[in-house]
Amino acid sequence: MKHYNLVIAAMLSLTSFAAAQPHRPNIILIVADDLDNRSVAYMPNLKTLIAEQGVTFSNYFNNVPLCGPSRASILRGQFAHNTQIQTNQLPDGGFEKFRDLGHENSTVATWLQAAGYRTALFGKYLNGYPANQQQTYVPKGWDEWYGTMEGHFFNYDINENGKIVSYGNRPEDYETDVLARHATDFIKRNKAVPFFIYLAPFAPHSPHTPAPRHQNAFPGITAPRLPSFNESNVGDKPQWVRRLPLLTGNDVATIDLNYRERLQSLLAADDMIKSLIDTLAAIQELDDTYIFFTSDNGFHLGEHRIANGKNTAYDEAAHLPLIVRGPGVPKGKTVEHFVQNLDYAPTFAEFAGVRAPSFVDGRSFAPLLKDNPPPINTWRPGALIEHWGKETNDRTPTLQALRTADYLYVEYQTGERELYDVRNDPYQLRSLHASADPTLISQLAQQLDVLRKCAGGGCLTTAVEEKKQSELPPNFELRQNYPNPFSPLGRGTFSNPATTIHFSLPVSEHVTLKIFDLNGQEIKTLVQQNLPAGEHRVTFDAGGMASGVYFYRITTPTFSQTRKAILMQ
Ligand SMILES: [Ca+2]
Ligand SMILES: [Ca+2]
Repeated sequence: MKHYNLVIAAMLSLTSFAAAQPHRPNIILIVADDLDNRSVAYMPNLKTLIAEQGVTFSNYFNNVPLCGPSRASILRGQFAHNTQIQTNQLPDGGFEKFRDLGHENSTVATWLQAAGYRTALFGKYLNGYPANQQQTYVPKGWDEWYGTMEGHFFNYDINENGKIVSYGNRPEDYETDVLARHATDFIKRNKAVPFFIYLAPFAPHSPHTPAPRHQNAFPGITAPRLPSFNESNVGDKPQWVRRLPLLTGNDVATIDLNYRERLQSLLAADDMIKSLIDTLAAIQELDDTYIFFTSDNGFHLGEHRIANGKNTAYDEAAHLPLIVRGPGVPKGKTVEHFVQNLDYAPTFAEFAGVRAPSFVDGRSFAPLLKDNPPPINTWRPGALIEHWGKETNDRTPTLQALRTADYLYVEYQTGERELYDVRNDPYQLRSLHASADPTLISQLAQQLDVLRKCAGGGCLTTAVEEKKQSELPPNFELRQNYPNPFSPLGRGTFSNPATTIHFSLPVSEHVTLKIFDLNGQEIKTLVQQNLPAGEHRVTFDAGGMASGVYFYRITTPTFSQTRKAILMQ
């Protein structure tokens, strides 16, 4: 049967040149600015034209809840501890540092451009652009460039492919509408080739000026009074929160005004979504285009007494919208797998049929955009959140945090800790760090420690590595069709000395189970014998093995499978 399929494939390639190249869809990534997760509920086109036509990710977290670092991670597919873009300004971040480190030589734009995509950026690039560079500077990788230079909704300049164009204060100069016109124009001109659009409007960032047509929208609306709004007891929290006074009546009035204007300013972005969809439909490209809608960071509006801002590990700043439609994406579905902003670049590389560079820390989530995604316990076990408290106006100390489906665990440079049981305390009101089981804290701390130092393949802390054959040493083999040989594995993390591997055999077979290091060097043989069908549990002493990434390979006469996991010592 297999042989027969090969013959057919060979015949097809002779009769159709198109079959020789994998089909490559268009990709549009929309990155709103400072958009919190809850406000997307006020975008009707986003709901009907993207969410109801596609997938909503309920566990999407950015790595650094701040504009510049977040955008750098999107472009490079790396955590901020590897891009070294930690803040918005020199010396710790910003456009100039990104450029000076040579990061622009290899971004998702350069990879896709080299693969034959037409690439275009509209709107905000990186904080500080163009700095001391010529105003007409266009980074590598972009066929068309409409980079905005200031954060304004009226009276601003755009570098339009090397020409500075000034926009005034007429209604038609409204920034989001201008970007929408340029983007739809680009789409109409590029039907013949696959394209990649990075579309980054400034809304709903401060000063969140609405388009004139929306300035009366949402009359009387007020910011949500969540249980964490103006949190009354912050005795569980670190000193930087304890220092925040309770919000005054004036503070709350300002929050409500800001909230209304933010929602108003989003309506033009919502109109932009409709114009993109209409344009794609008119040229018959809608069914061949992935549209990703997200934000660079979230925003506090009074939660935990923070009247406005980001830069925290709390869900208001780190938990973001991610909504996707496109070819083969199931309609109206919610996906709970954890995804982070460093995962876009490898995903888009997969769509384009190119291999992401080895420096990439992220993981393609293309498998999550299909009808039968991999089991959730085989995916990224949680999100790494990082923040560098280096900018002068920053109240939040440097922190690293691990956010899983069960916990938010935060470590501050001050030595302070936070731990929230997010299933029972979704508003993060009662930090349990002082009373929790020390074993739990130790496990979370160990996982966090691996993630904050990880790079490249070492960041893939899941037990199952489907589709990662390219990363394995040459003598390794992955197969996907064997039923659950290694069950949970503690979500990909082992702890010494009670290191246990579970697997099940559908039939009695001779089994070899070995551990290898990252370079493919054999460390131990755990099993080499005939085993009956059924569940098996192998416990071994990991003493003498250093913390880090290992491969476990199980081999029988009929199959072989390799999985990656992290050992914590
Ligand atoms: Ca932002
Ligand atoms: Ca509290």
